[in-house]
Amino acid sequence: MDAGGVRPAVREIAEEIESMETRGAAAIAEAAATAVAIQARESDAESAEALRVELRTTASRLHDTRPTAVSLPNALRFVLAELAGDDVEALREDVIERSRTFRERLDTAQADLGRVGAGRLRDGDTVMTHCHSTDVMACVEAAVESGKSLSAIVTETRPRNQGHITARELRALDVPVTLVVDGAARRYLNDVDHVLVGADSVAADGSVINKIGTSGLAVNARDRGTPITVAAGTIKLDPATLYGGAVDIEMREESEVIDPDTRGEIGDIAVENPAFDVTPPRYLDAIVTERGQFPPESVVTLIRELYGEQPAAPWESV
Ligand code: RI2
Repeated sequence: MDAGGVRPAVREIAEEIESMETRGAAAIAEAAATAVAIQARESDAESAEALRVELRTTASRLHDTRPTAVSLPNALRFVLAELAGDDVEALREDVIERSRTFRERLDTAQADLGRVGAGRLRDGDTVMTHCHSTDVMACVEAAVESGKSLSAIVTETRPRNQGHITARELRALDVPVTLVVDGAARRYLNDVDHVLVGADSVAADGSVINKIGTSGLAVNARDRGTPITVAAGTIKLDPATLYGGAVDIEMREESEVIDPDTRGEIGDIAVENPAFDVTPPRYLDAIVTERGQFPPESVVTLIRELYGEQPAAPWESV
């Protein structure tokens, strides 16, 4: 066990998020909520205060794994919203119950969002996707289930090739797929009716933070007059941006871009590997959530409604 009493199963979940074995903003949030419940269930803490300290240490470990997807801090905020009281058993049960509620809502939200997003797609559309997003897949799945026939052009998504996951899941829905390298996206926009991407965070001004390459794709889609929709459940809304917070863009290992031997052969070069970029709202047509679709600039009203107060930080020690 860790010094802070963090259970091995929790450490394993944190490592899986870090290594991207568990990836995608919704899956990360679900895993974090599960981890906190495991900690509450397995904890040996004998007082509510000791359990509170452990839960904050657990939250801190999870929070440090990946910095950009706001679904992770939002999950921790929900599950650890109320850590009050002197009864250790009541506190334990409360955290477990809130984790369960969070995960159930996540599932329902994605299904609701899918139906909204499906409404934006027409029978016969060719859709372009970037990376792999379960929110995007929910929209495609709902459209296919409602009888619409779709085909897809899927970017491979360097450097980790999440496009392959999207391609596999689209084929399981019987959607014809063409896989292209990221650099070919503009060329293939001629054949595309709709660009559909996910989000890791949505800022109060309507900017969307998503997989690196999204902003260039959005500028190209706007240039070609191709509609671009962002599928993002409300756990992707970043309340800190209401109060001047900026979204931290994750920089990942250089070895994901180039292997060390090849790099050594080339000589002295700098390598940068940002995992995400920021697309300004003017390049986006709509953000689809489980609460309906929003013009990107209007999303601030939804953030205020859902997360109006100064956001809590249950991963910080008090
Ligand atoms: P869902 C992914 O990031 C992609 O950027 C994707 O658009 C986003 O998470 C949202 O995924 P990464 O974890 O929540 O692959 O829609 O770096 O599944």
